[in-house]
Amino acid sequence: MSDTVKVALADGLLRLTLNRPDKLNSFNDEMHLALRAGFQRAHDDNDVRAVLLTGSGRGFCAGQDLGDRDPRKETRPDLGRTIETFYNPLVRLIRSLDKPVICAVNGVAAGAGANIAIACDIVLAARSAKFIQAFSKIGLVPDSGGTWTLARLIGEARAKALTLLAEQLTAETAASWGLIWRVVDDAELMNEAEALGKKLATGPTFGLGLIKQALQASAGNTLDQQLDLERDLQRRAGQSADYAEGVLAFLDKRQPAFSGR
Ligand code: LHQ
Repeated sequence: MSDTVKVALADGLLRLTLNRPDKLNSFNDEMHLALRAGFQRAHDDNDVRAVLLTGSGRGFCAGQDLGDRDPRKETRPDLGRTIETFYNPLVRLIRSLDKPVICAVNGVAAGAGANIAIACDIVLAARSAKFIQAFSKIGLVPDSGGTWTLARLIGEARAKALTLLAEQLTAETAASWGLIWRVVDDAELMNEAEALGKKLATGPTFGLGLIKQALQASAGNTLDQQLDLERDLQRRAGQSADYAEGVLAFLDKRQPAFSGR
């Protein structure tokens, strides 16, 4: 098993920690495969009810490992192949997972690292963290869904300036623009992320997955289509064990004990 991603499951929360700190957790093929395996496990394992993604050391992720991309060794590379093989499947795995994914951005998130962070469902960032759409510095286009996510979350004007200029965005500004959920003092980041993870991992997982599905579908739907989708998803949610438990707990004036089903 690769040590490029540390994997730990406890109390329903699967922790995935990018672990190439000397390279600011930039992606080589091995780390890609290890992270993909982690998210695949989240899909397949019923004991996983939420995921927490973070980085070890002082950075979250600096995107692709450029040490592997020396143009003196590789002329006219096919980067589309790298995207198709690694980044696109990863983003699809995160978005299609019917369980919540928290990202704790513990330090700089650059290039694909920034866009993988904002592909997650709830993003917390350490106050010292920075987001950098570094792609244009090396003549590339934002990938990992960044052109879609940024335009939707912060609007085209900010998305264009951010990606064309490749200026660093502070965590505070990212939060005030609605790119992420919340900024947390550095020393508190992992405590807050863990607390959030535990809360979600003991929640009504089936229903939470449906909420994620509904919100993601809204981008391509009219209001009418979305109303129909909400009806269909609510029908399914209403037949879940957790709905029955939630209502019973309310009536009994006690905390619910959700099973995730
Ligand atoms: C790195 C990296 C890195 C290797 C820091 N690679 N070593 C898709 C398809 C295929 C190919 C291309 O890319 C893509 C998608 C992308 O992600 S494109 C964007 C790629 N990423 C970047 O351009 C970011 C490059 N890194 C930086 O600009 C800086 O390192 C940032 C601003 C992230 C952090 O700066 P500092 O805090 O000053 O740290 P540092 O630069 O000193 O880095 C620390 C070490 O990490 C250093 O190694 P060293 O041995 O000198 O201590 C860096 O070489 C290494 N490192 N990023 N992407």
